[in-house]
Amino acid sequence: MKILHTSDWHLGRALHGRRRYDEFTAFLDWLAEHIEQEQINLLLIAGDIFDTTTPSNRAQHLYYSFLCRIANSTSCRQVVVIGGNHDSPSFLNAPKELLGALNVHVVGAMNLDDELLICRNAEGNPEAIVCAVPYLRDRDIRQSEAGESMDDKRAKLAEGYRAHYRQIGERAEAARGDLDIPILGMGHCFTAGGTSVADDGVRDLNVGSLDHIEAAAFPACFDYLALGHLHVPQKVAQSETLRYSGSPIPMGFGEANQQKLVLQIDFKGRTPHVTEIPIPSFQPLRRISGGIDQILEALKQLKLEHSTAWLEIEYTAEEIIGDLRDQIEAAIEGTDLEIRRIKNKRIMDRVLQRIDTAETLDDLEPTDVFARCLEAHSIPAEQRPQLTTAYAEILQTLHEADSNEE
Ligand SMILES: [Mn+2]
Repeated sequence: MKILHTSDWHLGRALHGRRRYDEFTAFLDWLAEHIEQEQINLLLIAGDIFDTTTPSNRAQHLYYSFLCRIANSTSCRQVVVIGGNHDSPSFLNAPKELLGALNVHVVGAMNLDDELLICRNAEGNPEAIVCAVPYLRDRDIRQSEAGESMDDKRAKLAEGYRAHYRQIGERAEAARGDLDIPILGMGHCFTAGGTSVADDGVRDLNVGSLDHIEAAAFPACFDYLALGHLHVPQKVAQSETLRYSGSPIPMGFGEANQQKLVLQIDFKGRTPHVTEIPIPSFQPLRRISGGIDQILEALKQLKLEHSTAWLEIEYTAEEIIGDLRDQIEAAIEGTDLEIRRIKNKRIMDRVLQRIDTAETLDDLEPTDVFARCLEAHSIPAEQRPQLTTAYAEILQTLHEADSNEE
């Protein structure tokens, strides 16, 4: 049996205002072709299908037309989709019955009955069991009580995760009985020790390890665990079979040089063999950093290579250059290079000292703004970690409320 694991498509996401539908289209075409060529039987999509809870019509069109194409595939008998923290559970679930008719199983929100799925082969015999656990929201798994400390909350949340995975694992084992078929887990969460890079689009909601899940929380009966949420492909606790596939396209310039991939798992009985399948780069991203001479030299080089890259340029020198943007724009005139963002570190530093107001809120992350508030109000250093954690928790609550409008 051949399985493909992917996640974090973030359909509809833009990069500093630039729409990326061409890349999403190219990726989905490539994926559909790979599924056909390799005769994949089961496709697992581990959350964050869409970038927002109210995806554009165009993003929806990409999703549904891809699913239709796979439903017509000769090999792929089943697709399983779980909700991520960016997805609206109710939006994903709305076409559940319709998609079910195309053998697309959707689990937008926590529901034990829905999460257990038995996949069948062409003869109708069970060939795998999937535990499709979506992103678990705090209130799904934790009873809050007045006067709890952050540590209490964390402990309860972790226990909630463990308990849920234990339950679904027990159900899967009962369903497997004596059959020699694999149990596949799914999840969308941040596991302890995981790696994310700055500007990779993983929302910074996990300050204070609010929902870092220990690898031991996942049941031992999982023959493979397909995770989503982290955008850098990685193994959990060095395990070959506990994996993040990562996002298929770089979500920000922080990921510009990362090889993106999907994971292919070939099962012989219950023994998996995992292969990393590299995804071609559909739109090069380049980050250039330095003084004006270095920047212009790098641009000249890209011009010679006929590069079509999108650029993030960071000016780091001391000297203030008033026409920085003009110089850069002149340097790329007549090329297919595109500037997505120019960061002027010199000006940023001055803003930090509240001298200049050229910066807009758009240049800042919510956590940066909060850090500056702490600074501006001269909050003592020892109080800052606790306030920052509380602030992160409020942000998370807001994002969850955001993704839960019914
Ligand atoms: Mn994501």
